[in-house]
Amino acid sequence: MTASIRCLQRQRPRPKAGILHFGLGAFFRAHGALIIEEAMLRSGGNWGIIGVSLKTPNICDRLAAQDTVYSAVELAPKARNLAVSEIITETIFAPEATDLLLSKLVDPDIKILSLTITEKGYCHIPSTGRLDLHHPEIITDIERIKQGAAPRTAIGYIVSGLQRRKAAGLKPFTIMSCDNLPNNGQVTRSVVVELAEQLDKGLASWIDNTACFPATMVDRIVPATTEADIQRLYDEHNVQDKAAVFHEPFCQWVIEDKFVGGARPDFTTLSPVQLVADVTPFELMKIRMLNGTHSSLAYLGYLAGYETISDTVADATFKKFVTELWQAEIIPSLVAPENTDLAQYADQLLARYQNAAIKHRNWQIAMDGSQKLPQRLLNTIAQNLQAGRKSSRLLLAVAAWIKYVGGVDMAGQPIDVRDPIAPKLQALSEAGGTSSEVVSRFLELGEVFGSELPALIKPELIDAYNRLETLGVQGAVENV
Ligand code: CS2
Repeated sequence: MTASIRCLQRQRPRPKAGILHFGLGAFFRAHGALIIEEAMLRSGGNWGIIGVSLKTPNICDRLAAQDTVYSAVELAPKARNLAVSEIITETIFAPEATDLLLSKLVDPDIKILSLTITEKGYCHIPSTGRLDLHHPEIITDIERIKQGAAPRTAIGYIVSGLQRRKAAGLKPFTIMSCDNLPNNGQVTRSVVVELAEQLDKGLASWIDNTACFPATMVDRIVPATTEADIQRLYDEHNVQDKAAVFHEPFCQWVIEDKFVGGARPDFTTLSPVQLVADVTPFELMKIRMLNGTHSSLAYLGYLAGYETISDTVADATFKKFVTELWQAEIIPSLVAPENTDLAQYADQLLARYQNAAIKHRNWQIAMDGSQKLPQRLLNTIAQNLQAGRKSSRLLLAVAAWIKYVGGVDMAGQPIDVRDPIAPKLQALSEAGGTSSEVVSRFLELGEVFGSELPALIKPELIDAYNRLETLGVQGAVENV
């Protein structure tokens, strides 16, 4: 045990920080953080990462208690690989250290501000990608920044930080979104500039003209760490680590090479990273093929009684469903990125989903569907409509989402629905009525479905919802 605890001590000097990262969830610790560390170990530079948490102190406390060193455990189907990361230099729980955080934002050594704050962290309207000016936290942040107080959202902190940098005559930092949003660079630029416009038009145009918002496509399957994972690491490897992350072997990061003053870690020799001029084909491929099928399997699989993605695709009906979904409905909507074969990409995804060492819960993926549906499923459906292609499987997945967010499963058991608009969704469902009435009410959610799609998909979506009700999930998936 002593030997394992020793492996969580720093072996190298603490790096100097050049990156401020918002969102210390398992995904970032098992993806961006590890890649940046590898780049720095190979090529040098001051790219230590200050980790910021906005909502809960838990991960900050856990990391701080172990000198911000943590284990990253790779779970292949038949092997485990343990690594230790020392790249995080300190953690900041924003609500309790606002002055410290604001001082870091104005530190000229901080060149990059990166984000894994999940879709809802952008406070945007999912169907349009614009800042939601009616969002209660945005309304509060505008007032707070006007009064010189610290904001509360990541977007508010970015604007406050840039405001202070401009006032101090400094360059802006690069703002790099690492969330699964389409055009994540552009969405981040929009919400930041639109928030700045509410405060000072000069600031907004300075940001727009001088800051960089590279788009990125990020990919690695990293389920949220559970207490059971932590216990198992201790029992089987004698490592006591309350901030450990558990991830699959696969890793990919496609980055638009646009950084303020070109300042970034040297990613050029790292195999998971591709620096490109246009991330769009990569991000469309990933969001539609991976995240789109993840969400489809999560809603349908959960309702069919399966716990994880690997359990779901172990059922031959679901395996066939997802394979056909790729072939017939998603791949035809895409332009393959350079040197990529989409059929092979689909085969690789299936193998990743089948990795039973990764316990990725359907319930976790099902979270925040109102924020995920447009880019994962609805845009693909819209494109198929334009091309005269059917989207029967995608529509069945949307119907399963409607059923899921109603909060009661097929056996009448309650579902713990997590979504920023969960109460609204539940109310839409509880108003009851025929399939047609339920579906019609959901289609009025403009922030999810937009304005044009509802009329175009209504009859088929009602039919899909009906089939879920009458055939059951298994039957509907089998007969799609
Ligand atoms: C998942 C993603 O939870 C989810 O919504 O679809 O976290 C997915 O595992 C990653 O994007 C994979 O790169």
